[in-house]
Amino acid sequence: MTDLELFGHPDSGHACKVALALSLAGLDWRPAWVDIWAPPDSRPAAFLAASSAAEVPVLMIDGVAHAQSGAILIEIASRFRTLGGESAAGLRRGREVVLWEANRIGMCLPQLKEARRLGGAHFDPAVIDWLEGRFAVDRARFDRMLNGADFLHGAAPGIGDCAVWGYVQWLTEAGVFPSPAMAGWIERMRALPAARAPEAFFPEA
Ligand SMILES: N[C@@H](CCC(=O)N[C@@H](CS)C(=O)NCC(=O)O)C(=O)O
Repeated sequence: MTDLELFGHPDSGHACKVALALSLAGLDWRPAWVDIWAPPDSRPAAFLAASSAAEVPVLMIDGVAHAQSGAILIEIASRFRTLGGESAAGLRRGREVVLWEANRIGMCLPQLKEARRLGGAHFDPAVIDWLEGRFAVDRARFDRMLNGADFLHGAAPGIGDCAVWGYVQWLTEAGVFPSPAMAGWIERMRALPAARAPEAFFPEA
């Protein structure tokens, strides 16, 4: 059996994307909690050896480090033929949504969440306006991509849904609102038996 260990933290939507994918796929994996708020060089040596950027997530697959959440999702789908990876069309859809997420909605939401975190980074109001404007465009694009289906991959969730879930799970914390279609998708994602709160995915060691 493949050995799967995921370095992550509950405040990292990037790590949550991967945790959700592993759980939805029914794979046997274990979390390794890393304090992302601590100075990078104080993080566990095994993690620093695996992650040149000292960033989570890192998924160890049989001892080999895999970094960048989107790349990890594509690896999971392709290697285990799951969450879209069962077919060429499903994998194509997964790649499209994963890359869209990384460029668009996964760019503005983490910044908006950080801007509103107590003690978080200070952002110029003009930057917040720009990020909120981007989110409005991304939300409309999300609705078009969902196109009335239950999930971004159709009747069942795939790696694209996992990618978008990473930060859309925290719309309230980011101070923005979902469209009705996005709100319905959020409810369906939360109701998935494999879905967990971030702290349940990454319990503190
Ligand atoms: N593009 C990366 C982003 C990873 C990232 O920004 N990780 C953050 C947490 S969300 C982190 O580890 N921050 C700690 C640090 O940079 O010291 C991905 O998709 O995996």
